[in-house]
Order: sequence, then C-alpha cells, then structure tokens
Amino acid sequence: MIRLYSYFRSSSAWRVRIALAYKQIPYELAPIHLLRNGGEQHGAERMKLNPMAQVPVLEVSEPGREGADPSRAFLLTQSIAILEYLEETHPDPPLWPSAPESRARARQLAEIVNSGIQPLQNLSIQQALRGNGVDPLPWMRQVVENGLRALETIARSSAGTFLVGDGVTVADVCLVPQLFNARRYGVDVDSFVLLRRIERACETMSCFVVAHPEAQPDYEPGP
Ligand SMILES: N[C@@H](CCC(=O)N[C@@H](CS)C(=O)NCC(=O)O)C(=O)O
Repeated sequence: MIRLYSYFRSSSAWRVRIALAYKQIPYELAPIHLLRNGGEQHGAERMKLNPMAQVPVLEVSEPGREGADPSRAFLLTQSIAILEYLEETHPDPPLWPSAPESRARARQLAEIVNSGIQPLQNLSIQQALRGNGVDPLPWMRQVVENGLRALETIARSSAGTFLVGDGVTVADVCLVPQLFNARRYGVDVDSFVLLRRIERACETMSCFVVAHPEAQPDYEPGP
C-alpha cells in the first residue's frame, strides 16, 4: 500500500500526485496542514516521517501483509526521488523520455523548478523574511520570474506539445504546479507564451485535473 503525505497547495506534493495519477497507482492521501498550529509538519510524529519538516512524504508498506510492522514501512522524501522511485517501480507509462538527450533535457527543466525556483520561495523562506520584517513578495516574484524566463527560453528548442517533445515528462509535472504558485504571487504568467500553451495541454489530461489543489480532500479556499 502507498500513502502520500501531502498538503493541497504544496507544489512538490502536487508533482507526486500527478505522477501517481498518470501511472494509475492507487494510494491513500494523508494531509498535513503546513499552516495550522504553527505548521503540523513540525510536530514530533511528523518529524519522524521527514526530519526536514516538509511534504511530500511517500510511505510504502507491504500490501495486505497481516501484522506488518508500520515502523518498518519504506519512507521516502524529496519529490524528484519519489518520482524516480515511481518510474522504476511502475515504468509504464513513462515520465522520462528514453533517448539520453531528451531525458537529460527533461531533467534539466525539472531541476530549474526543483532547485532553481521552488526552494527560494518555499514557505520557510517566506516566514524567515517576514520574521526579519521583510515583505517576501518582491523576492518571490523575482525568483519565479527569473526561473520561468529560463524555462521558456530553453524549452523553445525542445518543446513539442509538452516541454520536451510530444509526450508528457517530469518537466511538465514540475512546471504546472509552479505556474499555479506564480499566479498566487502576482507574476504575469500570460507573458510566458510557450509555458502557457504547455500548461493548457497538460490541463486536458485527467492526471493533472485530479491532482489539482482544488480537487484535494484537504482543499481550503483562500489566497
Ligand atoms: N525539495 C523538496 C521540497 C519540499 C518542500 O519544500 N515542501 C514544502 C511544500 S511545497 C514544505 O513542506 N514546506 C514546509 C515549510 O517550509 O515549512 C521536494 O521536492 O520534495
């Protein structure tokens, strides 16, 4: 059995939700509220799941094995490591292209989001800036715009229907949640014409629809 610890608005957890849906892997969703009570991710039990106090966390236990010891479940954090694990255990349909050049390009674009944008605008960074009396919004806009500009520029030479060719890849899985965050921060997403076109293509796929924050059981309206 697979359980995903998630927060509806977490872009990193959203990536994993897309991959689980795309690969049609059944799972149980376990919400962790990142804002309630000072952030449930910091609680002692949650810290046992992920000492980084972040979502997503994937928990894999032996299916149906009676008396299985839950403390021996396989726990995995870091969305890209989780996506790779899902790819290796459920290779079809794939999220990584098979040709080395396209595969590397998909990784490169995914890492622009995963390493070059998301960590710089994460909740803990926003809270640290606010704690120092700094409004985080201009910083968040700047890092998101810089990253999206790089994505748009590089993808001009690799994109077909999706960021890399005509099949959905890990790069698109990272792009769509990041565009959602960009809008929340007031970034003019429509100025990224290619990224918007690819987002629209993704939105026609059911795996992106069911993974959307508003489709989650823990969804709450709000900014
Ligand atoms: N590199 C990690 C990033 C995980 C991450 O930053 N998760 C955010 C939500 S998107 C989080 O849990 N933040 C909690 C906090 O900053 O307190 C991954 O890809 O899984």
